[in-house]
Amino acid sequence: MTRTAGLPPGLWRTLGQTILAMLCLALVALVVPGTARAQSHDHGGTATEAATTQPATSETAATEATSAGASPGVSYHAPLVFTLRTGIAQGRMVYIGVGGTINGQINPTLTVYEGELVQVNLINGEGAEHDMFVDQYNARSSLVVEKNASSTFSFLANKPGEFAYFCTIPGHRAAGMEGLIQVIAGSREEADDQVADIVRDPGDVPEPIGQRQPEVVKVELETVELKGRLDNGTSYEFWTFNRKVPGPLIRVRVGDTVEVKLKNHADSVVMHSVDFHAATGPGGGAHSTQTEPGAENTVTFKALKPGVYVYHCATPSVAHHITNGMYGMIVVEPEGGLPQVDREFYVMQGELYTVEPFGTQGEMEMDYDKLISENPEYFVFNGAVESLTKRHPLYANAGETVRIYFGVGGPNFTSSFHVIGEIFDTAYSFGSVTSPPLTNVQTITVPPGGSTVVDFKLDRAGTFVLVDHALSRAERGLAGYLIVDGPENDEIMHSGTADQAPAPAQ
Ligand SMILES: [Cu+2]
Repeated sequence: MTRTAGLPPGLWRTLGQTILAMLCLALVALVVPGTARAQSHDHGGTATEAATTQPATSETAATEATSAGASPGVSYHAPLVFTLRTGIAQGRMVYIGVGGTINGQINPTLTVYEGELVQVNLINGEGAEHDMFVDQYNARSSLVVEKNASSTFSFLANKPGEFAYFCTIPGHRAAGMEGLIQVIAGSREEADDQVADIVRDPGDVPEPIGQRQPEVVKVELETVELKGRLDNGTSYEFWTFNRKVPGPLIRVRVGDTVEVKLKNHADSVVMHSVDFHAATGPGGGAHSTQTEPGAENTVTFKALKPGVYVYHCATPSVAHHITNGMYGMIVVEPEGGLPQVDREFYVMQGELYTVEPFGTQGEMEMDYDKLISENPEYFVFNGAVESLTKRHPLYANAGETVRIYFGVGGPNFTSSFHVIGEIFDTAYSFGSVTSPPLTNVQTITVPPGGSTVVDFKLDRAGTFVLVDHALSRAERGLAGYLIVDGPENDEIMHSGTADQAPAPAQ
């Protein structure tokens, strides 16, 4: 029941082999996040958006960079591409951003990180003769002399700071054709590291209660608004319980008295609260806990009914607070607890509604229209893309029994929870642990504000993939790995015909 701290020996080998095998399968290609992300760059958003945000892989860009003075030994395989069109706006000659985060901006600031290869596409939008020059980098486009003519140039952003770009045709800079290139010191990866990891480790599960008398259990929740990593190079202003998504898994037994102190961090911008589905009473506690920034409130409830229940912020607009990450679960154990298993995990699903299309780099902004029309950009397990694949996978060993407490924060989308390559031996539908569990279930439906508990024995090793079987959502960030160590080729499944013996364990 303890958390897995390290990586068991042989696991990387197992993972490597498994992933190789998985890549052969078209279905699995859908849910390997790397694949999904690469595809999203290819056809997420408009053609122009793709043109400006997709890392160019052409050798020409690299060659130009070399000619522009890139120092040898510098790695530059993913140039950052910006497209600018010349034009007239507000009575001035200007550059206008095309696609991506600069779309439509006049003389947009081009933000890059130190060491990145920058490629600029310049398009003549109105017919006068123009060029573009970054003098500190001695990087210059060719002249674009007639309407729709274009030119491309590249340079390595190896000097941090803010540098002007402008048109060198006499009078054009003064007439308005000038903007900034901002080169941020340090690599994009380092910048990413400064963004909080808001992912709740799925192994972050309290010990079972087991046998004890009912008592008073004190719970402290702090609501914290913080900039967190949503994806590689992509951040979002999350609203959280205790700085992670989902909030902590709380564990009590039936008959316990739960005293919840809700503190709203002083740096918060808005009020927060908490509604426990495990509670019986006004707003599930939300009436007592509407809390201003810097303040705190306490609510106490009796855990009358066993089950696995969602809690969430219930401050209007509630859907906004939930999409931002304000949900978690509480396990109310029946007397004596649930059947023992070797490992327990905690996973919740949610969706995010950003102004920017899925896959965009930079800081994402919540889109209220998309939220209320239920048109999300991201689907995530435990708060972020790659949360349970690259960052915090679930680890176990062959032969063990595992349990997943799975819930949906939402706010809006029902999950068809499935683990590729496994069958749930038992599934407590809707988080009801007092009803007999279903047996041998492939996929289980979990509504927003609902949960399930699935138990299964790991009969063999492999990487099993957690998905919502509405698999389009895997293309928007939704996937997790359960990595099971041990021999892979066995009687249960092996490559080749039935009369062939499985390859010996390696
Ligand atoms: Cu809130």
